[in-house]
Amino acid sequence: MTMPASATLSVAAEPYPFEFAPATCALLIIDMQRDFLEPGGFGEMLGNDVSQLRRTIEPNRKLLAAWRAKGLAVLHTREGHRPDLTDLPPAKKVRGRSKTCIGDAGPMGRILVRGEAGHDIIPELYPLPTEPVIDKPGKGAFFATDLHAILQNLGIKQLVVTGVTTEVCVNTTVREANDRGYDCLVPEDCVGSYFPEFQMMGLKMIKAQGGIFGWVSDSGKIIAALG
Ligand code: TIU
Repeated sequence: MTMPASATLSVAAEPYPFEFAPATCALLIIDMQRDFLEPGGFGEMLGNDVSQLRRTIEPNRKLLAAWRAKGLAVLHTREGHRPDLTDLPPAKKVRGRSKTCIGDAGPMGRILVRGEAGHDIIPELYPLPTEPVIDKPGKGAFFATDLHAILQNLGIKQLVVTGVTTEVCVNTTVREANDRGYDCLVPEDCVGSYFPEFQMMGLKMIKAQGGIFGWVSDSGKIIAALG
């Protein structure tokens, strides 16, 4: 059922309740890609514990279902590069001194290259044909993408930001969104980090100082507010 455009809802959140009009609030799901989340993928190959990210799948699935059921805007992002790697900064390619890096053959195709299996979104959260997918070469979803233009064209003013990883692409995107005038609500059960201490601090950094970058809540409270 589509929400009336005028409805304003309130979600219990920190540092104080998040008030939003559903018609102008989008769900932005960051980089829920197979290479970051699946056993045998790039993330696990680098020695990361993917279970720390996989716990976000079910809460995201429920929130996405609730959001879709209300007919509200959903957008997805994927981190990755052109097959010819012309949009891959050399500094990003060599960072980490890993034997296998972006563009090389990995467990699910070339690592973080558009069109490869590992680059795509996990089946549990797969985008509908009507949901824009933003392919981004950086950590922030606004850098070198048409995300801001799309949100403006849709009349979006506020974002519920979920996905991985909390301290890297989610935090960078929330900061970029903040500087572009969007309010951001981050449900903590829908964002994940390979590192528990970064999960905690990444969320604290958003909600500190009166919500310097936004609000933190959880998916159950958002779903309850949607009714
Ligand atoms: N999507 C995203 O966060 N990309 C990363 O590379 N994250 C890491 O934590 N490495």
